[in-house]
Amino acid sequence: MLGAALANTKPKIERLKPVKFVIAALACVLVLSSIKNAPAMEVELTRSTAMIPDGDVAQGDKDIRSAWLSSPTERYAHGVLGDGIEAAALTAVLPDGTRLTLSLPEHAVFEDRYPRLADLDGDGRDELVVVKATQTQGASLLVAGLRDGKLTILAEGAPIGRPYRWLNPVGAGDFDGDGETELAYVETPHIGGILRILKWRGDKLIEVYSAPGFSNHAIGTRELELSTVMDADGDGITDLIVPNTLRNVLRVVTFKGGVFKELFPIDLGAPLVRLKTDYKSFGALVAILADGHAAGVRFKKR
Ligand SMILES: [Ca+2]
Ligand SMILES: [Ca+2]
Ligand SMILES: [Ca+2]
Repeated sequence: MLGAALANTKPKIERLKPVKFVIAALACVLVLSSIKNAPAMEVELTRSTAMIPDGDVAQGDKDIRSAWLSSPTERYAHGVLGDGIEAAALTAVLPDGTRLTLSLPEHAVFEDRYPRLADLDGDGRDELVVVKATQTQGASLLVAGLRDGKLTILAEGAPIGRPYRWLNPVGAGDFDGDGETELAYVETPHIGGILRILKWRGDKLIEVYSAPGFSNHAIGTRELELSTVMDADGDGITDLIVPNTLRNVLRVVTFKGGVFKELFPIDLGAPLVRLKTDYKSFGALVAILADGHAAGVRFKKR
């Protein structure tokens, strides 16, 4: 049957009319000339050295071009981020291609998946914000940056004080409205999380405000971005959007004037498993939920 059908089918040849032929010929000439005049392309491939599994690369446009967590190690067996492998070092690449590494001592690791780049003090140089943990004191927030051509620790917050206690950053912003950028994280997001706000003072990150009842991580998962910072109510002060301890409600809070205030809760109806935080691009926060649904969150003035 198939052979008979083929035998009865004459191949159809479409002949180009003169005008179409001229257009087709011109197109060929244009394509050929564009290939001839195309600049010679060079592809440069640089391989990263020993990034941790599930790591990610932070990219910047100031004094640090990219940075990631390196030197995988199993020397801190906690495993809250999905495996028992953490980073012994932080690697940064400068705009000229210079590669610098900051290694931690044997009792410490970076218990994180990637560093975050931000110019915290407004000096035009980026800092790297990352979670450190030690065998005796647990996690602390650490700020690193370039000084005298070296990647170095610039400031550290107080550690939680016990091993196998972790914290997850929320973000950086002027949360109280005093013109200075603060850092925010949730301490122990798996066991009654506390939202803590820190200011950079010398070589320390000093806690200035805190509030209980938050969680921005599910234990054993690799997803770190369950919270974000943005001006949700449009008053010019950066707010914090962080889930409650069950992660089924997004709490929108402010520390305007140094006073904690809950602006409004957003009941998601199911636990949050991922938050797409690029509000400018999407026109909404997009919450991916444990029940298989997604929810868009928009902030509108009444
Ligand atoms: Ca800076
Ligand atoms: Ca501030
Ligand atoms: Ca605000």
